[in-house]
Amino acid sequence: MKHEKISTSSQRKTHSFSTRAIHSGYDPLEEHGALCPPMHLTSTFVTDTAEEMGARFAGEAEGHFYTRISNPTLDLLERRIADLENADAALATASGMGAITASLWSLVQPGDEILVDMTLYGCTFAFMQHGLSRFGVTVTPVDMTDADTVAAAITPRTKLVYFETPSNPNMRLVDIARVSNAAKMHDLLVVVDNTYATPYLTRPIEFGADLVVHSATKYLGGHGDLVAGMVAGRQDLIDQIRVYGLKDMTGAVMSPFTATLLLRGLKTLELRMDRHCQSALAIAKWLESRPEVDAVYYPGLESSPYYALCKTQMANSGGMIAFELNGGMETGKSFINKLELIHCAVSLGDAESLIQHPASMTHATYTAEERAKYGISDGLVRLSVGLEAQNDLLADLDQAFA
Ligand code: 4LM
Repeated sequence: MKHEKISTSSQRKTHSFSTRAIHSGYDPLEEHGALCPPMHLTSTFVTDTAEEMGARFAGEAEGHFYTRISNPTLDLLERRIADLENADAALATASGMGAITASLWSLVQPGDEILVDMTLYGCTFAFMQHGLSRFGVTVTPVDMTDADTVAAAITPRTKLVYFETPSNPNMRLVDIARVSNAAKMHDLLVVVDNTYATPYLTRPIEFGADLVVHSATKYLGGHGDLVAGMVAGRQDLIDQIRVYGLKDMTGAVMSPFTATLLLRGLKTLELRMDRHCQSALAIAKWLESRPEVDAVYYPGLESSPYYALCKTQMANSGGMIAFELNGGMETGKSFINKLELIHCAVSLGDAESLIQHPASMTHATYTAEERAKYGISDGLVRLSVGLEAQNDLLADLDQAFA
């Protein structure tokens, strides 16, 4: 039977998200009919001649030569993520921090200023405040939920704008289109950490962002069995991050084995996200009705200041909830200790529901003063709603309150 390969670009036009998450960029008939893509578990690649290898190094001939730069399994994953993010290209890295550091080391230089949102994942905050700033880059936190504040903070030295939406841990949403518009007036790059939303819920590039970074450890992998990162965006930026930030600065390359697990995880991303979102909304509503709870931060609640933006920027409201118990930090910790099904653990986006206390865990890289200034309260508890049955999760929360 004659087989016609469907190109990634034509798939993009005709196929829906879940179809592309399963098929994009892979033709089994080109790989002995193997339904699942082969894993190219190799560090280096062989050529016939020294001239050919030299040409690959010089970028004059196509072809892989060393897995720190490229590998066919990583290449498939990169093309698939680029397709899902509606980006020109993508790059796989060893972790989310690998994606963030490889990108920023490539894009900034001493003397530059970057604007970052006032709430970031703890290690991203540490990299910016204690890492980049040691090398002559000024890092200025601003409240990016207000695009006018971003516009007002731009100076002639500003090079780049960086934020998460929803933000870790307090679920603030940043209006990607409005902030990108403000940034574009001054030719700034816009980098968005899309870990919480995933490309199923939000594609920042469609709203004007230049680059998207991911902790693929989370929803993209989805099973808590890998650590990985991705960057997606314009071809020239991805090339620059690959040959400089990844190859020379961080060396934080993804293993082909991890890429294989990620390709598997992506096949169920849409299904899993639908379930995460459905359960998270039900739990957020339930928490809001509880007398023990002072505040619930979830953009799918009508009480959320981000409810309207969530409707236009996200396909659904996500699987993460933050909330404050009356009684603050100690009550929060004893509540976590009483849970039986929901595990106390950092990370998120897994099948298992996970709960943690940002002030003493994921955001302990902030000082108490910084947490107070940037809106991460000591009483905040963060719940990653898993794929278990909703009634079992509600029963566990209920018994912990009791
Ligand atoms: C956590 N987060 O929150 P790697 N960007 C975002 C993140 O949440 C994370 C990273 C990047 C958590 C880890 C312990 C929005 C991580 C960093 O951990 O390097 O893959 O991603 O619980």
